[in-house]
Amino acid sequence: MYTYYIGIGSNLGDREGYLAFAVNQLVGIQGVTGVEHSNWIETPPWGPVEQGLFLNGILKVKSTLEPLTMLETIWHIERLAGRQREIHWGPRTLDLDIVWIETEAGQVVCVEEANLVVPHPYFWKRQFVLEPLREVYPHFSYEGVSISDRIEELRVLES
Ligand code: PH2
Ligand code: MG
Ligand code: MG
Repeated sequence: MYTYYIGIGSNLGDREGYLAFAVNQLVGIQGVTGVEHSNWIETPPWGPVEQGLFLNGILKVKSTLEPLTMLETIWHIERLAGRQREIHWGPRTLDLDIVWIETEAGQVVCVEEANLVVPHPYFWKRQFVLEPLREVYPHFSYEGVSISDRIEELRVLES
């Protein structure tokens, strides 16, 4: 059994509807035994593309699915939500990114495959990931830094 922390975002169309759709889809998947999520927060677009505001959150998903199977599953859900493979980092109806994985024993799972790198390479730089991650995983820390200290650090860097 794994615990997956999955970043979720939308900035096209019925954003709230797409996030709810993804949660409902995941709940119905065989091998998924629990889905919890953070509150959804509205965030300014991060990165080089000018685009609309995102609605972001984190899903905490308990599952027996192996990481690459989970990846296939979330791609399928993105497609069901009308996701087109478009501009890199551009607007999307639904984006699901595996951010962090742990085993039941609390061991961190690392993946380095062509299509999947976990921990997500940018998660520690992104407030729109860390703020909701803290809600579902308050004692999270990375490389000896607590998530709250990191959020504060990013806030200072951005101001
Ligand atoms: N996703 C991106 C690029 N920029 N900005 C915000 N605020 N939220 C996102 O989910 C996001 C982004 C590429 O996946
Ligand atoms: Mg993304
Ligand atoms: Mg993605």
